[in-house]
Amino acid sequence: MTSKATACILCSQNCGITIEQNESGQYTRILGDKAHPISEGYLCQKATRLNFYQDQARVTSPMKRKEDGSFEEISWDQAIKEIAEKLVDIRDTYGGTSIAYVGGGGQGNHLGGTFGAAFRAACQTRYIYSALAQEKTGNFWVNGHLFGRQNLNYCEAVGEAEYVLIIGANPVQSHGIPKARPTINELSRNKNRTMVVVDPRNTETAKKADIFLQVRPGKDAFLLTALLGVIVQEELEDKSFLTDKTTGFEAVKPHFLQIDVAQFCSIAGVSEEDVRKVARGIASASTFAIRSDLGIEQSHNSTLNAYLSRLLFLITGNFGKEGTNTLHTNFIPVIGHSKEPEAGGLTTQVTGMKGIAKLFPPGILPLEIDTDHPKRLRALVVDSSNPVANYPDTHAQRKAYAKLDLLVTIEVAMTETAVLSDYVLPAATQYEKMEATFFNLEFPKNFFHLRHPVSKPLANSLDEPEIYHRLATAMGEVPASFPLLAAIARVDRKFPRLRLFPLALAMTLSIRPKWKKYTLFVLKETIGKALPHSYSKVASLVWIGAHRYADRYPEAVRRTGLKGKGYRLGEALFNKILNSPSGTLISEHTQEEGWNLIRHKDKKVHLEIPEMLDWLDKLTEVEAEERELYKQYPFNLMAGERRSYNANGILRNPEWRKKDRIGQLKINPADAELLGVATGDTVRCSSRVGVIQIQTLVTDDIPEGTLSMPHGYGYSYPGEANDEVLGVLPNLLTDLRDCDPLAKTPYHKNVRVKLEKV
Ligand SMILES: Nc1nc2c(c(=O)[nH]1)N[C@H]1C(S)=C(S)[C@@H](COP(=O)(O)OP(=O)(O)OC[C@H]3O[C@@H](n4cnc5c(=O)[nH]c(N)nc54)[C@H](O)[C@@H]3O)O[C@H]1N2
Ligand SMILES: Nc1nc2c(c(=O)[nH]1)N[C@H]1C(S)=C(S)[C@@H](COP(=O)(O)OP(=O)(O)OC[C@H]3O[C@@H](n4cnc5c(=O)[nH]c(N)nc54)[C@H](O)[C@@H]3O)O[C@H]1N2
Ligand code: SF4
Ligand SMILES: [Mo]
Repeated sequence: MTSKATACILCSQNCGITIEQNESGQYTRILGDKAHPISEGYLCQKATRLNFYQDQARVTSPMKRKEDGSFEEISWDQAIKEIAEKLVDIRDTYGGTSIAYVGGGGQGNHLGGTFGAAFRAACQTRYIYSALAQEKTGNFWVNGHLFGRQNLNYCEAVGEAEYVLIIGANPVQSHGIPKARPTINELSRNKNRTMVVVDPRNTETAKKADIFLQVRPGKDAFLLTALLGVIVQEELEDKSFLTDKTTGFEAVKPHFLQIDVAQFCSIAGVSEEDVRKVARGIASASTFAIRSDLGIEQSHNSTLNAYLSRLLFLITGNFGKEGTNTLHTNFIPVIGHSKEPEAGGLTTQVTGMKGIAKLFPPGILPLEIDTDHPKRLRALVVDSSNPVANYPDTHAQRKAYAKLDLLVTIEVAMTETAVLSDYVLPAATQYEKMEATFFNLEFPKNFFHLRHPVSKPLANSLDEPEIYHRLATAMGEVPASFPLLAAIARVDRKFPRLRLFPLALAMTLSIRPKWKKYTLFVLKETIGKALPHSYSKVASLVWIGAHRYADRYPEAVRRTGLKGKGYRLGEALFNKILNSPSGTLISEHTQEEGWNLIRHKDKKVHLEIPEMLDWLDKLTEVEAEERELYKQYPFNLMAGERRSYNANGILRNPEWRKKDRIGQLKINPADAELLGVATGDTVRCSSRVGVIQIQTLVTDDIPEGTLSMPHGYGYSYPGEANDEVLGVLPNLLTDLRDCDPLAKTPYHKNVRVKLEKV
């Protein structure tokens, strides 16, 4: 028996775990890792089933799809050579803009996707489509205006604030905050703290709330505006904070002064009395924090919701201090900042969509591919993502991908996207290689967890950085190895004080400027190769990350107990991370340093965003139009609920679920009675683009006219009885047209459907 420290990869929290293995390598016991600096031993029920990830049906060899749709196993050499030739051909004929990169990391793996940047350089493309751009890009766009850069994200002090508003999130099931269940329980029990939950559904979290505002689906913008209306009209704003720390309040104020609070509450379906009470509660609390997620991101007015929810904590002065929402530093950033098109920012070739935070929204992929436009997308390279199943409108995604000249999928499993691909490349699982996520977003203390492998890699699988490097080499862009630099790196690891390697690297790159964009590959084969284990080559990324982080925030890094400055501090931080298998603290900031992160020159938050204020003024008009549009579809389906046993598409074997094996559709008793259905009956559910059949679960937790189904179900898995797929893919119902006008984030929580009994 052995026991190794690593992390759970089933949600962005990445709780520390220890995995016990028997002699044959099977995972026999999974426990919370008490040494992990954030989760401190906490686990939810999903983590103990991670053996279903490691032991799943795998892609075991590179595969090439034949004319008849079946696959043949081919060698790595053949796969790399053929894919590289095709990429070069497409790139040189149609330009790099005809190639896009999709995914690049899920809930547990961001090292591989980061190396993807060097691979994209070889393809000459800057198009990245990712799941993040179907949830958070509205937030990022608003952050860009408020704080000066789209990659300035904030964390939410749910564990500390006196008054907490949870809107469109169900942390008891979906987590999204450290140690969610004990954190929510404490908030709920503590008489000096208040928890308000805004959700159309009486969720596991709502049941613990002091005040539950059961909003109508998709009407949060009205509720948030009403809250802001009360605050502004009753002059409850924090005037000194607004003067000292922000600009633009005078321009924002009139839009809320004119709001008819009673009317907005009525559209939102909540009592005016409760809304007034909450507005006053927020304004008078010593500290207030908001936690929001998909419920307001994947629904109507998504980008506006992002703006309004931020105004709520900004206008009341609850920002940038302990117990509120605060900006955080990024050890290694997952996102960037995109300029607006007018300022030269990149747009897509067919629909002209702008990038936000350097990402493009999955919902436009079919439109960029399935067209006769000469500049259409012709090749996709997919990594750690299953767009056919998980991106909006499975039918449209599938149809579009058939039109591609090249589809390559890098995967551990034979997904719905892999089976359509020209080539499928087998990746090592996240427990077979060194991995990390960059979702560690805490402030003022931040941590990082570089995970060492638990199991030996499956024979014939490779890690993603290796795949990308081999492809770029075969494309004739960059050598496979750098012997001289590698030798210098070995000496540098022994005598880092001499700073030999950074000097040699700088010299090499000035002699060979073409290699600059492939620096990540160069580092992997030099400083990475000089590290103690063969698997730690990819830690070269963490090496450069640690140096940059220590350079930028030396004081904060030293507060964790590390000594030195400059290169020495960077080395100390890197060594600490490399030698902390359970993760480690990397920085300890002061609140004042948080304010320095703001990128506007005046270091103030700029409250006025004209596009958002225009949108706000048209809110009631648009609402009326929407009601008309969806008249024939009386039900609002929330397509993608987080439950006890779903974890995106990471666990495909349905055996992993201890309950809710098929992912039932929740329906209110009154609606069920009208339809004549009881729990366990099957209904036909149709939207504008698709029809599914699904089993019902009759429950009071869901209001009349509203339905809820989980995502993460409906994947094929070899060996299932009669090859029958258990559960249903929600994206069989979702419609590309139903999306936010600005960020193009899909309305997965507001899918309009009709129901019939089968
Ligand atoms: N168990 C489990 N946990 C997960 C995941 C998983 O697959 N399974 N996935 C992870 C990922 S990738 C993500 S992004 C997060 C998402 O985490 P969450 O966003 O917290 O999870 P959801 O259940 O999708 O939606 C949150 C809530 O929004 C509510 N909602 C629906 N429509 C509306 C609306 O119009 N207004 C409001 N106010 N609320 C609405 C739903 O009823 C639900 O309770 O979860 C992560 N955690
Ligand atoms: N209708 C509807 N659709 C949704 C949602 C919803 O609520 N409703 N939720 C959306 C959200 S928030 C998200 S985040 C997305 C997620 O959708 P995707 O971006 O598709 O991500 P996952 O489902 O997590 O799929 C991850 C894939 O990575 C593979 N994988 C696991 N480990 C590795 C590895 O080490 N290397 C490689 N190369 N592959 C690996 C897994 O087999 C899996 O197929 O789904 C979205 N889709
Ligand atoms: S799924 Fe549960 S155990 Fe795993 S990281 Fe998320 S909260 Fe932690
Ligand atoms: Mo997500």
